[in-house]
Amino acid sequence: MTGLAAFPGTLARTFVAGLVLAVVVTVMPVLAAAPGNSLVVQSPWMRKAPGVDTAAVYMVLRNTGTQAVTVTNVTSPFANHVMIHETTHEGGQSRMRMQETITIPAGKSVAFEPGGLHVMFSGFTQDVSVGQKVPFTLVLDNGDEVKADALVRPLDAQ
Ligand SMILES: [Cu+2]
Repeated sequence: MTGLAAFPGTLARTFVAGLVLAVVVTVMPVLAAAPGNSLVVQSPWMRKAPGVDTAAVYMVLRNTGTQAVTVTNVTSPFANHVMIHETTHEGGQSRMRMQETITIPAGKSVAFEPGGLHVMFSGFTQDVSVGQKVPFTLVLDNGDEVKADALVRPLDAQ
């Protein structure tokens, strides 16, 4: 008799467990669609000279959302050091300055292009060749990560 009495309890526990699982599965896609996904990385590419241990990545960061997005860090499995730089021209001299963060206002784009903003890779962990795609990750101030692949283009690409 005890076995029979226990049966409804087991059934109830199974039902509750199933319900909890259903709620978790329903909530997860909502979390994945966090505001950070409003950042779109457009045509990222890289120029790299053979044997040189640095390379610059160019792209356009487009914020399709209604809130400003701030990039606080960039990482890549291909390089030990990845930094946001801005090339400035002062008195005929070209200098690179490190940018801690880059903020893209709501509905706006920020261009990373030769002679201006770029993502600097240094300390390459492996060789790259023209036509290859180099993965990197933009880390946002809200903790979200946006992944992209930079196409390696010939040295004379503009
Ligand atoms: Cu640089």
